[in-house]
Amino acid sequence: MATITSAAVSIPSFTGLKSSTAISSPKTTSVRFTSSSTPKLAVKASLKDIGVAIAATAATAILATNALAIEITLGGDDGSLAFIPQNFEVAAGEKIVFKNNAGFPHNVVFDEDEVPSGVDVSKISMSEEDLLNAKGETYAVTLTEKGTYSFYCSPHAGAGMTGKVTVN
Ligand SMILES: [Cu+2]
Repeated sequence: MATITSAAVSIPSFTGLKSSTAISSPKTTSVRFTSSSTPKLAVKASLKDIGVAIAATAATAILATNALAIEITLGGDDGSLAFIPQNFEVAAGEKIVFKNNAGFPHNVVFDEDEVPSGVDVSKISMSEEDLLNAKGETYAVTLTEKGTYSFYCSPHAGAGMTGKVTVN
């Protein structure tokens, strides 16, 4: 238990790493919970320890989620139609909370041509028709793939309401 770092264990559970990614990366050293990839005896011997590690990681992940969050304001107090800040960086797995402020309705749609390859924008975007209509409403998303993502507000993209986030 003490030899398993929380970072190694939290990667699959906290970031929601896609199963396809895990399967296709033979160099992954994090703990696997699939019995097929591990000798039966080893699974039996370490199951108790892994269970404890999962419980401990779940508590850590909740705390980390609360601590690691960035808030982006939708619409400036001066009436500007903008994401504030317009360009920002987050750590992979950090929660991004878009908060409606002024000049709404707004929404947050990721540009399918400007996200890291393999990212499904439909899983991280609001739909084009879905709008935040009241002050204080929020839309939260967590990005796990590193790279640069562009997004826009569909009602105001023409007015320049676009933004960019880099996930490190
Ligand atoms: Cu907008």
